[in-house]
Amino acid sequence: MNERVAQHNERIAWWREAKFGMFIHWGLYAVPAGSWKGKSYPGIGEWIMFKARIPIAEYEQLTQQFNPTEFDADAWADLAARAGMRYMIITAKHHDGFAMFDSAADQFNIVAATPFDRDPIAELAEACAKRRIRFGVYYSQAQDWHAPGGAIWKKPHEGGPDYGGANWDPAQEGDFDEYLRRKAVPQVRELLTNYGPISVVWFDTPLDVMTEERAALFEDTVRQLQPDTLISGRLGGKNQSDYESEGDNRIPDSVRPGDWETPATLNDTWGYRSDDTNWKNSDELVFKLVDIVSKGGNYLLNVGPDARGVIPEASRRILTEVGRWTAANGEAIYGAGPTPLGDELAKDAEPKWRCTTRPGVLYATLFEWSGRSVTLELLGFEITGASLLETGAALGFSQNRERVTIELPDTVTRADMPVVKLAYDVR
Ligand code: JFZ
Repeated sequence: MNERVAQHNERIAWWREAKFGMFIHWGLYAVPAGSWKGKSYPGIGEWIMFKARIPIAEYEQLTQQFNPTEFDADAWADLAARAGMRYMIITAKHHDGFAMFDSAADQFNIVAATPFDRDPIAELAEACAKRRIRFGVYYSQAQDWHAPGGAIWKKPHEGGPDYGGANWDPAQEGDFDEYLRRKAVPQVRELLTNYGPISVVWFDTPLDVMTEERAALFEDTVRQLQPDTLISGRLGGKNQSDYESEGDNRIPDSVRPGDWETPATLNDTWGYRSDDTNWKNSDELVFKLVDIVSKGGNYLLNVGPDARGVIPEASRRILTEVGRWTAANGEAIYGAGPTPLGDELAKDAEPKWRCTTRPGVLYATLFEWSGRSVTLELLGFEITGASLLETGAALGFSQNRERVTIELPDTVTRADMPVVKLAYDVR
């Protein structure tokens, strides 16, 4: 194994165990919350400045209304812990250019520009450290709609109008490399210097401007300051990241080799919008978590706190419900390997279940079955014992050839999404 691969394996070991993380999109866009001057702009809320073509000076006015006094880092970290999330990644700066931390490199930040005289990144880093939740930051390295020279999305966005790549404010004009030198790289340096261990820097939307050379500026900064920090998949350039990000909300159809993560929303937006109540329910989220782990990935699930600093009540409720499942069944998730089978992933597979593994053990999480027993196809595995993970109670089973039939106690219901733990010998 070469040095580079060995270092990568060491760096990413905790992340391979962790499986489930909290993503947080929080910034000035929580103030307009999806509409601008009485008009609602559909789609993801953190893009409001782009969608409504808000001039910089006007967007800056939002700082006066951003005073999230109800922000409570401990409460957020508690929620993540309760849900069973092992890491947290928050937007330190999104495409609007507004820094959610105390930055000497640029005054457009929460400490210098708002009445809120606190640094949420510092408070969250500390709250996470207390609970052994790994703390990381999202940083929009290429797009910056506020700084001169910052890149701007060129294509139509979410089916919106085609602006032909144009900016909407002359103040956005400038030199991209100058922007990197003056703002983006210094801010990433600040984040890796002032907040203790940063587990991940989650870069995003490299567009066509993140050449290998420019991406290397960020890679070098991260590696020099904190060699253990992971670089997420959207830095740009080439081969400079520690893991791949799937498309947003996208889950592959089969086991995907390598280190990868699905970033996903709880409703249909990342940044808070007051009118988005299209929440996924907790059963759906547990299924997605198990589905992703059974395919070898991590699940990075987003919350969008409002302008008061509050995570929406529905998000808290749903994540708390997910947490009841992870607390009882975490052994099937944390550090678990992908399915060694694969047939259960077929869309017409019946019953509906997902398989994760540890050495000598299969975990079958059941989502749909009928009757008091379930029959699973386990080609090549000789089952030597079966139990219900949550209680440890032994379960009766019988096996012929590739099929195993497991008796389920009548206390177990579909709502439990029970995990059957199967010890095996390889045939
Ligand atoms: C980006 C951001 O533009 C968005 O605001 C949010 O932060 C999200 C997590 O990331 O949007 C993307 C980026 C990449 C894909 C989809 C949405 N993709 O590769 O499918």
